[in-house]
Amino acid sequence: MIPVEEIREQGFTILKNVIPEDKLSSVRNDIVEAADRYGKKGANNTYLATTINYTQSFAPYAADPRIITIIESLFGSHARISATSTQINEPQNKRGDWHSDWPFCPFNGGHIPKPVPDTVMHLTALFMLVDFTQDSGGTLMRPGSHKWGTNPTYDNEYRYDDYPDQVHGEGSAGSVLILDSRLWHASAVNHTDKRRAALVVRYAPWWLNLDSLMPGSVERKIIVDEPGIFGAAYPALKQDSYSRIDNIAKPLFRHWIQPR
Ligand SMILES: O=C(O)CCC(=O)C(=O)O
Repeated sequence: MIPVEEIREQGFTILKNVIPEDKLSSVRNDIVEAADRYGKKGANNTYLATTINYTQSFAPYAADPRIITIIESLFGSHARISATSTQINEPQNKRGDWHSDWPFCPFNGGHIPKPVPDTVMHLTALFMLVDFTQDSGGTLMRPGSHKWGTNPTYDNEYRYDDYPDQVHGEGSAGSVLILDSRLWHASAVNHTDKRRAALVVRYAPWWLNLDSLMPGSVERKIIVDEPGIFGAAYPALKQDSYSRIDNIAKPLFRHWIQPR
């Protein structure tokens, strides 16, 4: 099956060698250093929102031709990047709950009500900065679950069960695991003594309203701030960060720049 069909059928695909071997360690170092310096460090993971504001060396790979083919096949023209965040799962992290990503997750402000339509509306791409294996905590997924119209978060439940159909997203460093954001997935335990580093890039069609993710927006005030609920926030790109992005990737970021 070609990658787009894999996403449609099983809810995910894995692309190999998106970040070339000779660039991998410098891209990884840039991202990990930025996360350690500017991110939030918890017992389980280190997290940095809008990583593109801190390092731009990964940008050409976020616009890899194979990824562009996928987003244009699923979303048509003018698809864009909705978020770039770094997630480093520390050794022996606590396993995460089964969820789908925004906007299919009621505990994250601004969700689509269930039953979730059978349409691909958002993609979550985990750029593997180290090898993803069962042992290192390659993302847990339930193939086909993107078509179920719901996920445990709609019932206000945090579920950590093992399921017979669950699989790990595995691949060598430089690969990218692309999920339909509706797919049930969970962070797995990193049983190794090395950090499981990933850059998470999310892709959206032009018609998906992203405003509730933007700090300070009216939609965010209405949907997240005033009710006082959790909502992932992805600050806009600074003008000088945008100017440093490789030209090939600029069209994917142009919609999310801070005003001058
Ligand atoms: O840590 C992982 O492998 C999965 C991260 C995750 O659940 C997410 O980005 O939504």
